[in-house]
Amino acid sequence: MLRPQDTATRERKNLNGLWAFRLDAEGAGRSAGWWRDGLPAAREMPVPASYNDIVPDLEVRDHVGDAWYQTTVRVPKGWAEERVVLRFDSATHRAVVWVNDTEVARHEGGYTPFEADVTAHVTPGEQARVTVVVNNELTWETVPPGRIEDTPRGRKQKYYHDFFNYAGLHRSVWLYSTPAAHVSDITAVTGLEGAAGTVHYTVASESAADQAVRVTLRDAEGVTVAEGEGAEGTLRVEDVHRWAPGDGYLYDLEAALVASDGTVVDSYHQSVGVRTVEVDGTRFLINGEPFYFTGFGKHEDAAIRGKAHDDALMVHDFELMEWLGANSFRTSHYPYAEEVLDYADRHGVVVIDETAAVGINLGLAGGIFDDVKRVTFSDETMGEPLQRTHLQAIRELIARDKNHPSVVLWSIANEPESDTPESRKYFEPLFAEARRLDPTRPLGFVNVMLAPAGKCLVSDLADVVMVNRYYGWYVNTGDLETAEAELEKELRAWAEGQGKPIIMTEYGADTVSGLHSVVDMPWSEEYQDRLLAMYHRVFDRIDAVVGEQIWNFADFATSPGIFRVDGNKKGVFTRERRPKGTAFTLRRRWNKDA
Ligand code: BDP
Repeated sequence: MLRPQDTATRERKNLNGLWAFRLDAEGAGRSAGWWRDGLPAAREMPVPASYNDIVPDLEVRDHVGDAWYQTTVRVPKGWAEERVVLRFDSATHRAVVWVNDTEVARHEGGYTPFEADVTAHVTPGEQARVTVVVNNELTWETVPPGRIEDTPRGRKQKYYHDFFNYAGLHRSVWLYSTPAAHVSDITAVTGLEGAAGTVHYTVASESAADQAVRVTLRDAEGVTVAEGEGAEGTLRVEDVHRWAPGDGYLYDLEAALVASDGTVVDSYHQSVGVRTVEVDGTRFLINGEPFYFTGFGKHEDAAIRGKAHDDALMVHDFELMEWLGANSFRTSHYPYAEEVLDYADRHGVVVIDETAAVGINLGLAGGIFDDVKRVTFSDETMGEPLQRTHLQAIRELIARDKNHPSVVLWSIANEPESDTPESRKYFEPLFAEARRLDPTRPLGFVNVMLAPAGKCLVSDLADVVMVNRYYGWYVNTGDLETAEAELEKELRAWAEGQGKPIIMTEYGADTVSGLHSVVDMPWSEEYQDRLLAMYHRVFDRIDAVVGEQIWNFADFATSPGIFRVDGNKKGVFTRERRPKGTAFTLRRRWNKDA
């Protein structure tokens, strides 16, 4: 799915700002038709933002159900001959959209974009009313899953993942124009042949028979290095400048739709990083060279704005990661804003790209986040309806992110149940579909501690073993010596059993900034530091370990509970991005110049 762009033939209008907003726990707006008029009794709400922490009221923070947003936009009068599209970069977790009185879009899933051709519903030069109802309910059929309980205080949302269920319009909203005939999708797959690079392109378009596709590949200086004709083909670049970790070199692939008289009808610019990714035995290769992941599992999370995308926060986080010498991160536990992947592309940061399938595990999470023990995969809990939503989430992730050179590995779920025959049955079709959609990238999922080497029945479907382990924290608490022995034993079992590269996608310890101890005391800054150092010693002893991503980059908000103190504190930075002591140790490990 192409991002909106300003080009010679296209224009964008950003709809961010203050929108009229109103919660609707009873669902009254859908029957009363609130889209037909101004929202009754509305307050103002920023877009993008999670609405939860904007208002100092638990009713807002813990709201379950519909939330209405409304704004008006004047459609540029210069768009008279154009196709007009309304695009939401995300709406968490689902939305219905109206333009004036007409429903134009519905979308399920809180972290991927959707759009509607609204040409027939707007008049260039005039105002249009845009109304969106965003719903945040999580059920057995949603990704991520959850369950709603009736309590004396009203409906309460339960969920099985460890981050706060922020909701609202978290990313930009756009009105944009394209010509009626237009480029609708581009897929670029790159290869290397010695010093040369190849770019296989496929351009989809909605166009007339006498219009043809023409592609031009330019280097970073704007010099044309290859050209092609037709909707599909392979371009060759001699002496290619490769995209590589730390070197985010991008070419510009312009796809133009050209009429028989030579007029350019539509033009779209797709960034392309020429690189290869493959798994060879226990090695993870980028451009044929072994790559070792250093970095973090992150969250889109900050005070006040919740999960909203924010350029200042994004650039700051990337600068902090660079200061540490981190070369990668995982988009735990959902697809991040496209701005983040674009930045990673430009700066040579390596990304493990994850769906929002987190908490598919009632063995683990059921005991922590719920009071009732249930079976994970069953007709009453997580069954075929969830699997269908999950498949769609995989499709939308790959459709959105397939052209990012920074994305080197797909993660289709975090810590699902994976040690039962039911889990294997659930995951087989998901792996098959992801492979069909993208045969070019390695594929995996993140394994949970409850399904260790020898017990996991899903890992053999993956190209890479990704594991989250908490030796020294949830088990062997405060005992780093036993933790070290157990960690090493398990990693060796993975290495021997699977013969695949292993990435430790989570390890860490909750740490209260400012709490100090001379002995191994969980929650202290020194314990975090010593626990991480212990993991690093073990990783350095096992060749098959090709990556270390600490949990977490920064402290983050969770649902309230007796095992969280104002959120999860496993950050190497606080939520305000101040370093804990271990940041300086990491900087010495990862940033060889520091
Ligand atoms: C893992 C989850 C992650 C949690 C982390 C923790 O993948 O989302 O935040 O543990 O407990 O189970 O800190």
